[in-house]
Amino acid sequence: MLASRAAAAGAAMTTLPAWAQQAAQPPADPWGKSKLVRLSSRPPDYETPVALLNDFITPIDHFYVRSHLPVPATLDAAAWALTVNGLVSTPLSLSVAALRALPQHTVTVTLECAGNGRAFFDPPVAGLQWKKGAVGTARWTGVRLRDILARAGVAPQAAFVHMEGADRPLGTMPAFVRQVPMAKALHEDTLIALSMNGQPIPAVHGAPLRAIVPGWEGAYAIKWLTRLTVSETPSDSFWVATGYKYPTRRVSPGEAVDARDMAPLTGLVVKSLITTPLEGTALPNAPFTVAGFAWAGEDDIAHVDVSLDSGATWARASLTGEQARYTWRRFEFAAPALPAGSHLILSRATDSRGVTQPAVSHWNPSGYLWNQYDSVRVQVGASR
Ligand SMILES: Nc1nc2c(c(=O)[nH]1)N[C@H]1C(S)=C(S)[C@@H](COP(=O)(O)O)O[C@H]1N2
Ligand SMILES: [Mo]
Repeated sequence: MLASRAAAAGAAMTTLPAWAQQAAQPPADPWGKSKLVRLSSRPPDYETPVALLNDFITPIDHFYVRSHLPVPATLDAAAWALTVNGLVSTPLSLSVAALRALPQHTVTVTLECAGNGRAFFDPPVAGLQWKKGAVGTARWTGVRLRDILARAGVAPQAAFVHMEGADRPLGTMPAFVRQVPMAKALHEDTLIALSMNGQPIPAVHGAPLRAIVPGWEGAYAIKWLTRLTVSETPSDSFWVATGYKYPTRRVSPGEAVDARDMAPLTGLVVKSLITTPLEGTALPNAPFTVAGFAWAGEDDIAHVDVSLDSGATWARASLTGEQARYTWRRFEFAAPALPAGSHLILSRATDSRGVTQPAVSHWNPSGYLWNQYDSVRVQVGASR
């Protein structure tokens, strides 16, 4: 039924003249993301293939894109205003120029969508079916949120900062609002960023300004930031009141969970990603390197173990390269030649609190925080 309907639609398409088919298509690559896997074009959602995640700093053209709503039609930095209101003594309207004139700070952050890995949950959950590539690391430069709040003068009873993007609702979807509790808002590393990897933030990544809430799941990093509202009470926005929640108790796969048993997501959890060898690689029967990245939100990576035999035995990888507070850490393991045949290689990270990735990720209704051992299957050829 579905297949025949698709075939009928395909047949109808081919009867259109070429110019009309072109006009009906959105531009192929409006955001410079042609190397990524497109999950949706409006709103734009792009996943990074693991093969393009080999650098400590992810180049912008390799950086994943996650948007619930289309990119705002007008993103004029010269006309932009960041409104700061709510429980403040001096409400503010800050231009991009005014923000650039304030002291600038740079924080290097691994940003990961809470839904990264959703495609691997069993039973499946609704939502974009991200595999491994809704993650990347960038250097973000901008103004400390606490410097802006100090200028506005925050009332003592303030408990949250609600943050709103300029992207406007699609159909019945509400505007994108998230909130940070005051302690995280006042943390010296929480930024209103104006640049990404040393250049003005590109349109699809939130131009001209976005929030950066280091170590927390990606949805806190509000793009096209237009309003900060200081409040004593939590936001009643859908994205705060209902979205981005995770069970406070272990639930069984497929179980419906009562809203009272759900709490807001905050920090990312310990996780690792093997970037070499790639899934399905044919390896010669010779020594090779297993490498990748491991991260743990606000926590550091203590160690990463690698298994070459489907998890029967493990060996410690070395941690190399740049080390920064909120970023992934490179791991490398010198593997001996493996016998001819198929092999499942695993990686398993442990964070500075002693928490290790689970062998099987905890199922939850929205499919968040998938973080089980990473695995790649390789094929070793017979030596000649
Ligand atoms: N205004 C706005 N900000 C947003 C979103 C959005 O839909 N609208 N998506 C969020 C989500 S879910 C993630 S994971 C990150 C992704 O940032 P990126 O597209 O720069 O990778 O942006 C966050 N900020
Ligand atoms: Mo996300």
